Amino acid sequence: MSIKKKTKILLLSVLTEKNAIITEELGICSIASFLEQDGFDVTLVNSTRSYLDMGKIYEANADIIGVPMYSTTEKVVVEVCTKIKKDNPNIILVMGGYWPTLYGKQLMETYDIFDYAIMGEGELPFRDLSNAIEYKADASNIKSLIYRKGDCVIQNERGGVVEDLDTLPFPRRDLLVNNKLKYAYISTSRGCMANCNFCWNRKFWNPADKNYWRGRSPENVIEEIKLLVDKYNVNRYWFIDSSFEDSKNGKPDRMWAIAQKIIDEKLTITYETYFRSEVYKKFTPEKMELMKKSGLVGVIFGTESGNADDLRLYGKIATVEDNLNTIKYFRENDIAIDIGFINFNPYSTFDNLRKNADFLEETVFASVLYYFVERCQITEFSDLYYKVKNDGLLLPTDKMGCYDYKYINEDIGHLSEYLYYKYHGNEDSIVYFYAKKIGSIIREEFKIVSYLKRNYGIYDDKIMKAIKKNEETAWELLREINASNADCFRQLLDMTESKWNKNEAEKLTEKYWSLQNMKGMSDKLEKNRLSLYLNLNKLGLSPINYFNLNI
Ligand code: B12
Ligand code: SF4
Repeated sequence: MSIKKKTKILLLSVLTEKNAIITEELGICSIASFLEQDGFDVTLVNSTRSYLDMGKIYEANADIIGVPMYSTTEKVVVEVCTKIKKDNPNIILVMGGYWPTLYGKQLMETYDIFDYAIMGEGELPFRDLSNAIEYKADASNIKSLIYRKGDCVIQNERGGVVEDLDTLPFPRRDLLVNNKLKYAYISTSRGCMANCNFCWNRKFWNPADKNYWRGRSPENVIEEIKLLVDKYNVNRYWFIDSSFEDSKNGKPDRMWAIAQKIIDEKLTITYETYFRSEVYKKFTPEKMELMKKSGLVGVIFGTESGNADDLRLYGKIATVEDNLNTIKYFRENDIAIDIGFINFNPYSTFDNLRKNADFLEETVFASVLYYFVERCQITEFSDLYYKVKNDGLLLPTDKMGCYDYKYINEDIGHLSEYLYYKYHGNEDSIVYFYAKKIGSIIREEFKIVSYLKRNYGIYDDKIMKAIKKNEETAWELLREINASNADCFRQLLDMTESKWNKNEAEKLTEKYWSLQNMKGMSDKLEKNRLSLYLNLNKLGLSPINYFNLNI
């Protein structure tokens, strides 16, 4: 630990109510530990806007406040920071994270309450800035910094990143400890080895290097998990890496080693993670056993599409066949699967949208309305952004971010916008609320089912029978709504292809995607979910057992 410094720092995360999942933000937790190691006194506050305790912020008596900002949190962050600056004009406000990395200069020009913005990885530039403030030194040479000079905003060039992630101290866990959370995020790598055209991840960490991926050693990851298990009794994890299987040489050896060490250290944990769809090709039956034994219960795949043209457009490595195979393979192995899916994009055709519907129906993801509604959000400066721009499809806007574009086929554009704004864009859509509840069976419930089978079912026939019965009923119900949702979407496509008619679209969606239908199905699934817990309880397996294990 270096010498104690006078400058006090507060790292503050403000979530919108819509994102009111109380989770840690590893980014600022990591910066907090890093600054602390350098001798700074650091306070962390995470909150949603309405629960934010301004008293806590002022109590910290901070000289510098650092805030992460996302596209969705710009408004609330600005609102809170405006109040802070008004009450304490001397506090130095620094924004960082995804949104300021993309638009830091514009944000500084728009909101004069901010003194600095930091682009990309935060540890090194935030430390250098804090030291410049501590020692009243010139900050203008700090790489990745955006600062003010008179009336101008100056954007420095991007700087380097922490090459060896093992050298970073483990992130602070204030929220985990204070809220007694039993669910922790772990970041085992930064960057991504793929180059999806709509994504900006690789440029985020270092715009100069296409595949700037760095991974922590398995030993270092296990040390952190052990600490969390031993000290805070946390058994449930989310490895939030872009793709857990990544490595510099393309082989998932690091991932196998992490799994092996979890087993060797007898860490009885479960975890979920992100994979790319082609990953199944790297699995063997032995490796699948290894991953299951180490606690893998859930995976989100960046599937994105069910047709070859769109997969090519998005620059995905996986083919449609890979997407189908991977879902089948992991489900056969009792690992709960969720997918990322982009149904519409500016180049969508009727043929490809029908293929998407077939894909969703085949994989039973058509049971979840939001997969049909989802449309491509194009990050500015991504490869797809330049293509859409060059093709003259971008609509002029003074908003930051890039969501507004024309569709090659105007009628498809009407359908896409209609669905998006009726459901996704409308925060109050109660139909969408129930659609999400149906989605949570696929997203959450099957993870519990898979865990229960592996940990209790295999030792007790009656328990296994009860779990399987519940699972079969859930799939049966999902298949029912799966077929009807796919049917609705195909009819919407047929109608749009003959002539777009909003009234017809309204009639169809009100018939199939009515509140009554969605709520009815959601209630049936909920009843089934609860009946499993009751039945298991009758068999002597109380929810306390498995919920204590934090599934
Ligand atoms: C876990 C996660 C969540 C969690 C926790 C939030 C969080 N940010 O930790 C939850 C579920 C709450 C969440 C929600 C959302 N998320 Co999210 N999430 C992630 C995920 C998978 C991991 C984040 C992480 O921990 N990374 C590891 C840490 C070490 O990196 P980091 O967070 O980027 O932090 C570093 C830098 O960004 C920077 N930094 C971050 N904050 C600050 C602050 C200051 C002052 C400074 C100087 C630097 C700095 O320094 C950090 C350390 O180097 C990322 C994808 C990814 N793999 O990174 C998406 C990601 C961050 N999420 C994203 C989005 C869009 C969202 C949502 C807006 C989704 C939605 N539509 O509702 C919400 C909004 C979040 C909010 N704050 O309200 C996008 C952000 C893109 C954007 N344009 O803003 C990402 C990149 C995914 C993607 N590729 O689209 N998310
Ligand atoms: S795999 Fe995910 S993080 Fe990596 S480039 Fe593709 S979308 Fe981005």
